[in-house]
Amino acid sequence: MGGRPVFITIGFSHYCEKARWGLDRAGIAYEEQAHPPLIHYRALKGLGVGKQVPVLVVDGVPMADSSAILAWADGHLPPDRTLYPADLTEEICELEDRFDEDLGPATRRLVYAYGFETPKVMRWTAGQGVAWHERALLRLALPFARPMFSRVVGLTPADLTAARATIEEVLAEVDDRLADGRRFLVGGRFTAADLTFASLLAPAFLPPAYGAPLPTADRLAPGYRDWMASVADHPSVAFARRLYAEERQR
Ligand SMILES: N[C@@H](CCC(=O)N[C@@H](CS)C(=O)NCC(=O)O)C(=O)O
Repeated sequence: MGGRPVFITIGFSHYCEKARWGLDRAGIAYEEQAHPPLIHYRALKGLGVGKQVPVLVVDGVPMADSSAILAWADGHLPPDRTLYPADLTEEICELEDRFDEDLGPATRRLVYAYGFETPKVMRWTAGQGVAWHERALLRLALPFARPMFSRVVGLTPADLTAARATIEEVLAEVDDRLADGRRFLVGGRFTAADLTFASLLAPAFLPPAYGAPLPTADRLAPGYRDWMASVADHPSVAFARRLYAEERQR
């Protein structure tokens, strides 16, 4: 028993970043084991937690889902620093669910769709922090992997149009919420709603403080850069940037 929790991830995944931010914020020491996407299935085999990361293994017991890990990490903080103040939990969790269910899958679709247009950059990004043999496997498998990613993530032209529309819708909602000048989404303090929004939107602005290495914008496909430029003027994007600059300590 004891020992540091093991944090199983796809390093660059924004859901993994959400959980990582929570762990870092709570000052929890952990050992991250990063894997390339799809190759991560092998690391989850036998754990009984399904096929998705992040997964945190604490004292041999695996815990799946970024929200569960975030809440677990948050339980280590005093009440004045919690991301889920008791009187605001309902509103926070409603927003967290909206971002988890709609924003996260939509930004991920664009990341993979454009990622396949720059396979070298995709290989670099997915290979950060992973074992050499998984990097070798990634190099072999990537040229044939798009159909499988398309099945798992949804990369048809219709999927991508829908993803852009969903992102615009969520950004407009958050713009509206921020229009009264508030500094945080709920209750005047930094909560899980803010953290979830900023991490799941991070692929749109590539924050320097992100907890895994990301490529710089100049290495991305032109379409990816155009998309980043097309959302950059939203107050909600500036807000997410600010949250990263002010709240994402490691
Ligand atoms: N609701 C889950 C979503 C996690 C998620 O979608 N993880 C992706 C990586 S970004 C994954 O593991 N995908 C593999 C698959 O679905 O087969 C959470 O919040 O943890």
